[in-house]
Amino acid sequence: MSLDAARHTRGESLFVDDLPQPSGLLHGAVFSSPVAHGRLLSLDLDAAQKHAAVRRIFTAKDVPGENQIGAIIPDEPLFAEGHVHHIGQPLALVVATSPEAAREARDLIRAEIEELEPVVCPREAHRREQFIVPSRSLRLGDEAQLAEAFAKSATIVEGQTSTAGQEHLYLETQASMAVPLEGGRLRIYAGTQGPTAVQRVAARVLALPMSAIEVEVLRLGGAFGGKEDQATPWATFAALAAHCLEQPVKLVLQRSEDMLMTGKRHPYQSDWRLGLDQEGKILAYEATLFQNAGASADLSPAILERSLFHAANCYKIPNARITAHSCRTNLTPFTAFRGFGGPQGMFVIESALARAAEVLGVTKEHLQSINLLQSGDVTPYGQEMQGCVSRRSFEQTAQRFDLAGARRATVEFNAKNKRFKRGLATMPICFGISFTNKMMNQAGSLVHIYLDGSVQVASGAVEMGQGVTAKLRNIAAHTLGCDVNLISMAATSTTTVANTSPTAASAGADLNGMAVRIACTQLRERLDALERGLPWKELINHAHQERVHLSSAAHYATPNIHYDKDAEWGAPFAYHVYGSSITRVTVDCLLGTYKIDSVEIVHDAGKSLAPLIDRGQVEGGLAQGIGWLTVEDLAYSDDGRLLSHNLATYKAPDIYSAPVKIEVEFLEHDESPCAVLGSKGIGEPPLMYGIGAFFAIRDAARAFRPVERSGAEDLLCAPLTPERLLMYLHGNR
Ligand code: LUZ
Ligand code: MOS
Repeated sequence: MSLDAARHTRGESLFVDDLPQPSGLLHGAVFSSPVAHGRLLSLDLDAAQKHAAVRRIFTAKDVPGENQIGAIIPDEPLFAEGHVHHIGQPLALVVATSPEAAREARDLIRAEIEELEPVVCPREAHRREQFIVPSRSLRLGDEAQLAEAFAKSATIVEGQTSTAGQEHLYLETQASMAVPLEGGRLRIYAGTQGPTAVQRVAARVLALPMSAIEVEVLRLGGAFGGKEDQATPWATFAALAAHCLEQPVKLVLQRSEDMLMTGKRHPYQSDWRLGLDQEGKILAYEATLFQNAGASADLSPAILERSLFHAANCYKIPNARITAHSCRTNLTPFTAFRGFGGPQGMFVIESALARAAEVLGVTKEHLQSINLLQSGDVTPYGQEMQGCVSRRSFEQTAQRFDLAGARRATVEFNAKNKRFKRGLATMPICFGISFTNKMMNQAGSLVHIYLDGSVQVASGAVEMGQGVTAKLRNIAAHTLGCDVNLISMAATSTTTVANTSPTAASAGADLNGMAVRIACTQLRERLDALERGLPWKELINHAHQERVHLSSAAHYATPNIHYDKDAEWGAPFAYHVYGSSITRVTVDCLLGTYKIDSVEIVHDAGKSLAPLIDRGQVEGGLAQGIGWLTVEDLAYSDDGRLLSHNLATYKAPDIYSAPVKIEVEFLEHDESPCAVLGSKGIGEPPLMYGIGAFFAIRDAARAFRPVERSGAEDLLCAPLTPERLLMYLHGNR
């Protein structure tokens, strides 16, 4: 049986828009607010309604159930009513006989909106006390201890940083198709990471029981978090129209629609202060994060929490106070993106350490290395680190890739060259694995062995190119003791496995893999109770003769995780993933351009379920992280308009922004006791190696022009695009 990769490269894989078209298929297009903030006075649908191909136009008043899609907080209508809160907020759904006609008619709609002043900056929203949820603070040590630690500090550095958002740029845009079944039931083919979320919201909007709605996902053409929560409205639009018109309806966004109407990685701003002793050991850290949440909650509260949990990265910080504000602005709600707020939190402490190293006249790698966490240390959220291999991965990277030699070579090169400067940065990472919402850490599976010995595995995991189905097949074959080619994966469906969490949080293989492992173990035990020694097919045949149940369903819930939000203290993560990288760059200081010469990584993947897939995740995550911090420049106008809403104005990372050389080594590891078969989650952590590219470029730039001469802040704003770098190198002269 061919693997997904083989089907992809032959163009045989089916995505939503490739599914066979049911007869009578209609197509949707969404009309959205042209104004970032205002009072909706009227919608003129007349001209659109007269379009010959239009079957119906839906607005808020056509919703049979609740006009509400908010996942964490019910603050987001499916169709705006009364007010509009961001450009791209859906106001009407046009359904017509072709996608072109639906868009033509959509463009005839006019909205009369009384404009109100929009807020786009999170600090401004903070001043106005526009918050999504109450602000949160983590503390290690009390107020007096923090003040004392700062008082004792030999060096204190402080400053501000910002990181921009990031467009997901999944190859497959948001897409769904809803097909009415008999008796008012619906089947939705959704391009979502969270089939259950789609099922639940569609049921709420249509006033149907969840049991009347089946959501099926074969695979996604990429997601990166952009389809964790924000696939839901598009699937719900298709479901609403299909349900009301009793005809199948498909809704596929064009690239520019997708970029304009869907959320991205959260931009953050921050204030920070770091105190260190004589040797450079961290004594105290204070940071305030301003999350630009956009116009409604979406997943922002959970993302804020993960930013808090990663604000100390992999460093031991004895006294800390980290505060985070989720600021409501008039931009499209920002959403999950690989790392889920963690990278934004980590960038701040890395900025502080970079500044501290410059002030102390030592290398950043030195400061990093003397402050790494060890087992037994306690994080600002109260978790005692166990199996911590922060130091081991840092040291292995330094030895294996000759960090000291690389630093020497950089210094020598820079002493001899004026126009070209080299830079170097190490980037140790520590990422917590588990959904921070404890309830979500559960998964299910359903495994059938058929009479001919072939096996079908169903789970809640959604394949989006990350290779989770290949890992689940490996787990099933290993556990059942049969050939992996006998295992096929069923499309993910709410009918086979119910009440699932989205495939997210780097935990898709962990959680669903455990559920598959448990189901297969049950089957194996039933088989083991029969005669041994039979070849697989004969064994299955024999089991059937003996009336053995050859199907099994299982459920897994991560044990031992807990968190007390009132106390802001607990152990929210099943375990942590570690690793370390060395990034080398060359900057052309005349032009402001740069090349990432190499990234060398030692990554902790536990005992890999599929080493080639994990290597791909490390390389892909790295490239995506480099893109976020050096290339991708999300731009908004002051009145809340996304300026970079297509690929002419939004620079996507490509092969030229990728490192010339990437070396990935996996940390030799005792089996991780925490996840399935000794493995560890892999999806998100490698993205944060991309932070190393930012600081390597900064390192090179400082060799040309010391920060002290022009102000440090210039170089703590991401992305560090060639334009921004050029301004730093030659500005104010
Ligand atoms: N989604 C979520 C996530 O709902 N909770 C999380 O903690 C998380 N972490 C990473 C990525 N997605
Ligand atoms: Mo996510 S950022 O959907 O793991």
